[in-house]
Amino acid sequence: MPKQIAFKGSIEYLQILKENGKVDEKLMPSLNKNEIIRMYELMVFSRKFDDKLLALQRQGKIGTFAQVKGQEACQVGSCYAMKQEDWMFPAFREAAAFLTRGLPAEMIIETVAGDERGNKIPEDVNCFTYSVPVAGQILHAVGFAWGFKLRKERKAVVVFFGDGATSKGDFHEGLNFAGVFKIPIVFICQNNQYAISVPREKQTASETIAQKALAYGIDGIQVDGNDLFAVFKATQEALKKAKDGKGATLIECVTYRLGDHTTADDSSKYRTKKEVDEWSKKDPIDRVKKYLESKKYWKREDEEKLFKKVEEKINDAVIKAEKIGIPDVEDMFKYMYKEMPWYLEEQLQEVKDAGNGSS
Ligand SMILES: Cc1ncc(C[n+]2csc(CCOP(=O)(O)OP(=O)(O)O)c2C)c(N)n1
Repeated sequence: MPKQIAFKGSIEYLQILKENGKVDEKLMPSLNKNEIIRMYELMVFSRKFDDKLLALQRQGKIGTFAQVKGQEACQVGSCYAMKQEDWMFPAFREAAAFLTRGLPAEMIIETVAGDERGNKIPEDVNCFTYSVPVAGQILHAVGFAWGFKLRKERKAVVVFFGDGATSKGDFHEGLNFAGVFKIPIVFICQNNQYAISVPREKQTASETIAQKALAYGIDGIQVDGNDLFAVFKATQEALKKAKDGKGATLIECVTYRLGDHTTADDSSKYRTKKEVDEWSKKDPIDRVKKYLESKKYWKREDEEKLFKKVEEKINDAVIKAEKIGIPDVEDMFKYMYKEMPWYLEEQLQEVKDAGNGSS
């Protein structure tokens, strides 16, 4: 019999809030009624904001964008567990994460309308900008978190990516580096079952994405990504561990993208209505609502009031975004580097000479 090398080889699965709104009280994180209501409001806001962006895109007012729909618990639950001083690194589907971190909604509209001013994240919001190149943000996030460690600051980073991103070298390089140097970072993979039309089974032969953590010597956990409380708890514990100098965690949130990949996609070409209907029954927002109602924390009047407030806030954000006016052409050149390199200076000058510069 060949010699066996033993290693730690199991992955915990966490679910607290079931589809019927019942919770496993023993596993509940410590969250008070107001905190849970606040998270519910953020999820509802995010869903309605998604709907509004879709309408604006269909009217030709904004460009292509990626809906969050179905993944609200992954983003609200994890970002709610973060402290203000922590940093969030998004992929391109993280509007709910941004909103939870406090980014004004109008800035998201500006960004998807192609206005760089939407990417000028306010100083106290502590988020990087959207990353459209798949997985690139993982390396930025690891480097950033390494900085916290070198400076001995008690802060951590949360980085989001999809199941598709786990096939990129950046993912493996990032996890490896984080493991070796015990970086204070939480990797959140929103496994929404597809990378555009590529299903999860074609992405990896691993049974779970969470188990990939083991190869890099970091902790991995799989959570029900449509369960707000499980995502919150797993992230809160991972952040504490990161800040206590105990290294990184990979959290796989098992979820489902209820909408198309982006507004340029038609998901009916590669998945069935039956599948979407099945996942709709696991909707993360309905679950929290059922929980709140069962605890008598939430009534129909509260829901009506919330919907009205959300609609007003979204309409207000649209008005603010529309009022911002035409951007300065320099904005296209300004933000990539602290000091503009000579070739960008030259290009900017060309634009100005052609009479297109507004400054
Ligand atoms: C480096 C790179 N390669 C390809 C693309 C095109 N592309 C955009 S999104 C996407 C799939 C991403 O899937 P996943 O990481 O699972 O995230 P999801 O869209 O499901 O949130 C691809 C291949 C890209 N944006 N960047």
